[in-house]
Order: sequence, then structure tokens, then C-alpha cells
Amino acid sequence: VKDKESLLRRLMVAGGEPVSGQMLADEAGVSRTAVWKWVRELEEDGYTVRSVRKKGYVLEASPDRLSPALIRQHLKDDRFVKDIIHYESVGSTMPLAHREAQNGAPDGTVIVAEEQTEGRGRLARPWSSAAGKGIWMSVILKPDIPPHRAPQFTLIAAVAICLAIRETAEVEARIKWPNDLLVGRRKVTGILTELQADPDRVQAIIIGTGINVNQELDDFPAELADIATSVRIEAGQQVDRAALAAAVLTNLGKYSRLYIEEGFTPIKELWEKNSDTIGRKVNAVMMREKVTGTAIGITEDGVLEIRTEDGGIRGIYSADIEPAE
Ligand code: BTX
Repeated sequence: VKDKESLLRRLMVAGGEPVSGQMLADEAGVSRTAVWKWVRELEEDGYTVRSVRKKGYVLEASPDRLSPALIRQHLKDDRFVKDIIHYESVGSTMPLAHREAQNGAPDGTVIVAEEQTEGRGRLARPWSSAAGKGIWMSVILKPDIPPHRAPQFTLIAAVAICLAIRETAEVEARIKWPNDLLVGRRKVTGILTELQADPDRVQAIIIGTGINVNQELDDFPAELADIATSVRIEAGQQVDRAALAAAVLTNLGKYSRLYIEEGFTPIKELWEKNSDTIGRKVNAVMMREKVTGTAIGITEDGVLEIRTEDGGIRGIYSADIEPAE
């Protein structure tokens, strides 16, 4: 124990048993008053800490927050996550992550916010990011790969989040190419991948994930009423955001490792298996044209292959996909 955060972790692992104030003070090499001050600070942060006479402190309740300590408490495997930087309110976590990456933040650095006031999707479209309702997070990856392989990490992220939602809330999200997660036809998650690269080497991949977690239908702005959903709406109950964030991060580590060790094939299989697009008749709407056909799979580079009516196969690099029937 050396500060408020480590005290919190100590109380969390105690699992409801009291931890002696004297013992904590001895461990930290500080006075019992100093420990008591940390406890007061935790209470100001929204934790409920009970003081049991002669026995010590018990953590009774944690706030609904994405604080580093809470996320770490749920991490099944902490090999991947290096640093978690938590904000109350930001414009967007993306530029913050870019700056951290440029300033040398390592692979596995996480920027997460309770609220975004200027959250964005692809093509600078707005991303609704209400306070305390979702997981608005950017993760910095620094794999040693050439830039043309970077899109594969977008697919890794989709698989990681899709399975995390299933594991944590038993909600069956499916991947819509390139990278939305849907439940039915409604969007539950958007993923935005951005790159810092030299001509031959990736410097950093920033994976932005916007997961709608605890919104109810009327929490969404009117224009999203027919197209958005949340994990809570689908699960029928409140979902622990810190637990879900931890599952996402655990899976990101797990599937990046799988990719590094075994290559793209197992990722491609998982992606296609959990995809909502493959096998469907779709319109791929691009800037200048629209291609209609059956989505048959993705390539090594994350390109969507569509078999068109004339029997030819078209590779789609970037488009909005809509159902064709
Ligand atoms: P996208 O361009 O595929 O989707 C954007 C579209 O999705 C919008 O035009 C709107 O129709 C719809 N939309 C907006 N907000 C929501 C929402 N909360 N739920 C469902 N649909 C919505 C998807 O882009 C990528 C989004 C990435 C968001 C993350 S959050 C953390 C990071 N920071 C940041 O600013 N962006 C990323």
C-alpha cells in the first residue's frame, strides 16, 4: 500500500473482510491518520467504506465508474494493460490517445472517459457518448507490423468486443463489416481504428471503442431512436461497465497474442463466425457507386468480398453496408 489507489485495491481483494488500519499504516510506512485520510478521499470518490471497530476497514460499495482500480479489479489477465488514464469528461479520447502514443506511451495504454462531448465516428460523423452510460475508450497498440496489416487489428478489436459483450452480459452482438457491432439491426458498438505510421512500419494503432452499455431507449438522442441499442436494453438489466471494460481489454490482449502467435487465420475464422454480414445480400454504398451482392467473406487485409449478380467477385475496401432486401 502506498497511496489511495493501492489502498483501494487492497480493500477490494480482501473481498468484504476487514483490513486493519494499523496493518495498512505499517505496510505503507505512514501514520494511521494518513490511512484514514485516504479512506476519506475514497468516500469522496463515491466508495462506501465501513470502519469496523477493532477490526479495520471494509469496502462495501463501489461507484458506477470506469476508474482504473475498478477496471483492474476485473482484469482476468493483466499482461496486456499497462496504464489506464481515466477522465471525467473529454472532447474525444482519440486525439488524447494520439498524443500519448506520440509521447511514448507503451502498447496497452488505455484512455477512457465517463463522457465525450465531441465523440466521433468514421468520416467525422458524431458519436453520442452520454455521461456514465457507455464505455468511451481508446486503446494504444504498438505491434511490430507493416502498415498494410493494420486493418487486421480492426477485425481483432471487433472479435474481442463482440465476445466480451457475450461473456459479460450474455447478449449476442454480431459484427457488421467493417466494424460495428449490432444486436438485431441496431448498433450497440462502434469501432474506429486510426494509425500512426512510417512508410514501412506502424508506430501506433489507436482503437477507439464506443460501447453503449447502460442507456435506456429514451437516453438516446431522437435521431438514434430507431438505430441504436445498448447492452442493458438487450440484457434487460443494468450492466457493470468496469467489468465489461475489463473483459474487452482482456480479450484485446488475448486475440492480439493469438494473432501474433498463429497469424490471421484464427482471427478471420472468429470474425466470420460472429459476423452479421457474411452470407447476407447487401448493398455496399460507396462515395461514387453502389455494389449489390452476397457477402462471402473477408480477405487477409480485411477487404469484404461480395459476389455480384453477374457472378463476379468484388473486393470492398471502404463502404457503408446495408441490407439489400
Ligand atoms: P460510424 O461512422 O460507423 O458511425 C457513426 C454513426 O452512428 C452516426 O452517424 C450515427 O448515425 C450513429 N451513432 C452515433 N452515436 C451512436 C451511438 N451511441 N450508438 C449507436 N449509433 C450511434 C463508429 O462510426 C465508430 C464510433 C467510435 C466511437 C469511439 S468512442 C471512443 C473513441 N473516441 C471517439 O471520439 N470515437 C471513438
